[in-house]
Amino acid sequence: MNRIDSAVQKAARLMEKGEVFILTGHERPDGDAAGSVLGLGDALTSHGKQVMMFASDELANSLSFLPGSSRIQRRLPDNLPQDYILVLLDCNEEDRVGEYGPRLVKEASSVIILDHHLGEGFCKELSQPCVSVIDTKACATAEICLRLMKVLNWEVTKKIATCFYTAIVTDTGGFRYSNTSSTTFKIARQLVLAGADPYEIALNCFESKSLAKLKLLGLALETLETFYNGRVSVMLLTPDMFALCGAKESETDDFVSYARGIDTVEVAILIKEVKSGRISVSLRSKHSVNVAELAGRFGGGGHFNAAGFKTTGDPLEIKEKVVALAGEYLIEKVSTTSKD
Ligand SMILES: [Mn+2]
Repeated sequence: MNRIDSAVQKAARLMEKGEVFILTGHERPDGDAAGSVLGLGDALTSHGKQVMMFASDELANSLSFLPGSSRIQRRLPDNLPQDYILVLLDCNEEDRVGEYGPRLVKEASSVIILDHHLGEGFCKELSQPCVSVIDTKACATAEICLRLMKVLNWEVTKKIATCFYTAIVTDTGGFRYSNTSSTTFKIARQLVLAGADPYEIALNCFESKSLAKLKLLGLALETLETFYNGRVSVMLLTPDMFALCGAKESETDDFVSYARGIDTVEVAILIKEVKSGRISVSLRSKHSVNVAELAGRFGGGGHFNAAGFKTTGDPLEIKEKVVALAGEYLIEKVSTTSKD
């Protein structure tokens, strides 16, 4: 049995024995974070466990259709339950959970980390029992949740299938990104057989945009610039643009894919300033540029082809720095290719 399989077994045993669970994903939950929390949360609940689910930010409108979405709470109570198992989904650092991550970790009696982002998890730093299942080959965290449920022999109901299918279809960009494999389709088939409705889910996830969002996208597209012969693209969002359109930050998650969608582009950058001086940067790449590593240079992380980081300062200065570094990565790539 490989390392990941044995971690799955360990996590399954903890879940079977545990009675009280707190589930949470990363801040600004996407389809995978929300779908994994809700799907696994529902499975645990129907096996008699006491389950609380948290997210530090509200769900995007496009995810509110997820069964049980109203069970996700935004605020931690003053007193957390005694002896709870914390399950961290779709992230492997406590900081990624948002401001209350460290408290949730500190007060937990055990911790389970389920994720597919690059990273080690932080089990080693903890004094309580901790299992991390980090499989960067999994197309979504929901894939790992399904593996767990298979080991536990827990039924995948229509509700759970809807949550997990949503996680997978959003994290693969509709089965288009490099994390899409034959396993992805195999799981998607299982989930559809279990009751997930691909058409309904796609309508909710991809065709329910607000007008405000599209107006904001229009403004963002106006800022598109390219560098290095079109190989790097940059888009900007400013507080003024948000105010003008009335769109929410949670509606901008896919904007960077428009910058990546240009034929010549290898690295796409979205620099987003929602509140003055507070910047979040999304990075996307095609092929062999590792943007997780690039984001890591600024204290962030993510996947090989999709990553990001947060910082403070002047957006234009940050833009200059990120573009310059992206350029180095392109050059490095050229020199590595020319060696072989
Ligand atoms: Mn994910």
